[in-house]
Amino acid sequence: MTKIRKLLVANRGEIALRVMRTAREMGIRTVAIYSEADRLSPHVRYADEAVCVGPAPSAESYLKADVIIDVCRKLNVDAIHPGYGFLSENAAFARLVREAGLIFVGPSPEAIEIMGSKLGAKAAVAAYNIPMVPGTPDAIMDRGEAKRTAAQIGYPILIKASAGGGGKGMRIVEREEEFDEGMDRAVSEAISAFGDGSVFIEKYVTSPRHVEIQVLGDQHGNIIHLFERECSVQRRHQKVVEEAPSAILTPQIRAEMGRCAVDVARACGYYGAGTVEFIVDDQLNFYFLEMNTRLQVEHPVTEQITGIDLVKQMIYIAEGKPLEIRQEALEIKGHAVEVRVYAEDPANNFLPDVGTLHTYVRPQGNGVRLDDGFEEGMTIPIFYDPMIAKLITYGATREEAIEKMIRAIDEYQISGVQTTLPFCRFVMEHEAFRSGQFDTHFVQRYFTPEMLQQTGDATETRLAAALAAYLLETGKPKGKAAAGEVVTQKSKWRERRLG
Ligand code: MV4
Repeated sequence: MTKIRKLLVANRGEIALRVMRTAREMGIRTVAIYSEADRLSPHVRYADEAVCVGPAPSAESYLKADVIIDVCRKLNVDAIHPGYGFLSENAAFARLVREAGLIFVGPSPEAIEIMGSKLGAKAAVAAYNIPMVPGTPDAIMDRGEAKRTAAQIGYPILIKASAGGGGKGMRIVEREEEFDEGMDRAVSEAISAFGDGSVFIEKYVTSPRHVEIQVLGDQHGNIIHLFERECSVQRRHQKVVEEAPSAILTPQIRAEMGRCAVDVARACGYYGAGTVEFIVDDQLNFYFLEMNTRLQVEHPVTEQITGIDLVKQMIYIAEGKPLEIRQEALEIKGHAVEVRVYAEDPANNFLPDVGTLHTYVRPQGNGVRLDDGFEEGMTIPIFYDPMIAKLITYGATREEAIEKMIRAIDEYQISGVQTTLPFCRFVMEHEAFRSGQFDTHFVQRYFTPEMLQQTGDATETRLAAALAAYLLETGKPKGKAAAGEVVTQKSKWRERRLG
């Protein structure tokens, strides 16, 4: 047991703040690192100490492992929390941290390594009874043999890069005639993207849902799961909406998936917070795909329905404490939905629209959680992911959480950049989302930019939004309305559908 007294957060934006808030609650001093582009960021001001680690590009700042470890030595830091992205799933970094005598708030380098390879993950779980999509268990060495396997499992098949993840390095092959071309492309893509041309094949599940299970393991071999998150609403492998629990799982399937996820974690001696990713077909069969060895962007929905602070648990685990939460004591309470608010223009193919947040008014109230890393007047840098915030709502039921989300989206005032908020509202209102009958093709199947009913050109829309925000903030009813006069506010997007 090593008490962490000072924690460096090797990240930026909302997740750096999220981690530091919990650290502060635990009486742990915090150190921020930042790039020259993030000098004025809230995460820098929030920390007890902050150190600039380099210029704006990530490779020259947030990814500088040696510089970050040097900062730890100079400031007497005990532990590093990597957040997500950047160095969070870098086994070599986790190893360097350990060798420097520091605590990595996350899994062992060995677990990161095993799960960083999809084939490594499959091999590791082979000793357990984990359902997997039919396919080849090893990297393809012999094309003739692979073709015979493909014919056996039946087309369409999917060629996947072992080193890939999050949809990178995947290729659908519809019939045997396309096999060779698919292989060639998949291999060369894998080599250029990951420096590793290992690929394998799987039966292509055509309309899956993406359901993942949150796990927590301690350094004494105890592992629990904290139920699922449904992440099927995504666009080009970028998640847009996440929720917990999933609208389709039965208690029985949930328990089975949970057991499998715990076994996957056990298979690699996992400790820390991790996520086991499954796809679920239309018959509710589930298949293990991969494991993410980090705290995920969408972790707040799990925190809302379980009441557990995942970062706090990660820190206890890193200190060597045994888990105090029993699986039997865990239950799902209520329903949580998260939408990711990006500085992207949904009316223009989701092109990043970085710029200055001229207006930035946050939604508030019962059941609303906003994890963000920006303030009014700040400029969103072009160097990093353009996510502005995660908006999370929590209610007793799924319907209540969705209603709250629509209300919160309508309260959220952002001008200066286009955001995905109108698109998120579109999802919340959609019948397929409402009914829970959707899969990973939701966006492709149902969304066209015209549905946002944005009239006029972008400038006009932007001006209108800025004006609306200005009026809300300044003049408006007070003083202008005579006694007894009724003042009505127009909905920002469009009238609510009734009933
Ligand atoms: C699949 C699949 C269908 N069949 N594997 C995409 C991300 C990566 N983690 C795995 N992915 C998929 N693997 C088989 N055998 C469909 C997907 C997939 C997907 C999975 C989860 C969430 C969104 C997705 C979007 C497209 C495809």
